[in-house]
Amino acid sequence: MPEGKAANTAPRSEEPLARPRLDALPPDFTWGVSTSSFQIEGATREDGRGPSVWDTRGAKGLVANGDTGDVACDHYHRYPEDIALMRRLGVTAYRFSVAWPRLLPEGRGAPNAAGLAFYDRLIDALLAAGIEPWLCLYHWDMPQALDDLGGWASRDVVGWFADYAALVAGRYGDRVKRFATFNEPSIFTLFGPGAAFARSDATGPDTFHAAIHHVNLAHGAAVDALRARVPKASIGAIHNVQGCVPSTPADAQAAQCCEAYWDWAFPDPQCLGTYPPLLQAAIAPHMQADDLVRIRRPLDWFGLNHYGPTYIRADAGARLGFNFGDQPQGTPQTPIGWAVRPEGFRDTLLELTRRYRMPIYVTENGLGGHDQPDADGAIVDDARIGYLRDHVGALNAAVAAGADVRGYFVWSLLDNFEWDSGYGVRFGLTYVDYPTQRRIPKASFRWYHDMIAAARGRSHHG
Ligand code: IFM
Repeated sequence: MPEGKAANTAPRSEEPLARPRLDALPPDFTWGVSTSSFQIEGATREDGRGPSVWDTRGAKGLVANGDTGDVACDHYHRYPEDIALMRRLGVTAYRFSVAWPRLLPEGRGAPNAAGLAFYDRLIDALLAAGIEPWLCLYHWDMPQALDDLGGWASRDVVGWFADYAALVAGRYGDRVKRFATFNEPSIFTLFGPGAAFARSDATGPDTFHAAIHHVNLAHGAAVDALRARVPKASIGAIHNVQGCVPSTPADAQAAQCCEAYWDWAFPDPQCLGTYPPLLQAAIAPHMQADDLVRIRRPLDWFGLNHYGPTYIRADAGARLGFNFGDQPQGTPQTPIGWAVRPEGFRDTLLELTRRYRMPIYVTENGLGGHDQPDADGAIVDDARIGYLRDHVGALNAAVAAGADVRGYFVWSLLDNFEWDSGYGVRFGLTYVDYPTQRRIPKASFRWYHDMIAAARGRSHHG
């Protein structure tokens, strides 16, 4: 969500269109793309959907350029075209999220039949196209009605979320087997509008730690709800683990503290049954008997979203004592100023394998920019190709060194609503011309297609 300083990016190697090495990847490696409900669906007031916290934020003009998710990529109506794009790309897996307020406009209570039917159509069309649906329960669009009751800061949210998970499992579990509970809990609790951190001005910083703990409890409760209803479910949670790097040696402690929140506050209790030592005292007041057992439920895979390292500095004025810091001079950056370090991705994959001993799926990786069609109408996004190539190469190197990685999903299939940046930042393999909703595959789309085909050809021929 946070956007750094803009900078020019050059592809990291002299051959921007070259393919990475793929030789260490298993033959059944999964290649996919990811999206999320609020970022692409639009139709926010259609067919009985209730408002989410991000509708509220947009309506208050808090997103860049006054953008809202009202139309987004109009995926709610254009999903057949988007599935056709996935087919053309050659992916066999699609990670999407369900909009909680589309199924339960008030967040709880009576389900919305039209909302349920939308995901029936989507899932059926994916299966008909030979693409496996990977369903994420929560990608930040908390129903406003529940946020009004305290949202993640209220322990009641655990039951609300479990009921929502049970509804999803009961409705779609006959066709969907891959489930993620949450996408990037550290990001929406640290930065999101419905998060306790954002409220802490009014209610004191402790609501933030309450929210962390309640999200973890909601995760555990959702895993149980899914397992109870979906035979052969394959369940994971998706975490943003990037590495928090001190901007200067004096910032080492601040970076460590940031890392405890950003990288480990969710996966450690979910996978190891313990909070990072730096957080334990702050979480303790919210802990009840057996909470850690409720949180640590058996999982089948670890979802990793990774973009690049975050540079951190000490800031005594910040609520948690740290803030974004400067990147060292000369750090390679994406066009929106995010640091690029594929070796860090390789190291993270190895570290996660060591720490959690679970198969890993990279559920997001990609480059944000300000892509525009050239005079011929083509979108030549060599910087994105270079970024993807270097990261798939780093993934291959990680697997060669012992990391257990089973799949990779590019963020994102389409340009979409990029949270606080609105439509000004584009992450898609496909350009979306928002006024016409025309989809134009970028050069990176062709590149990813060819890479998947090469990976498959390699596995067919041993
Ligand atoms: O668009 C987001 C996504 O929703 C979560 N992970 C990071 C992406 C790029 O900022």
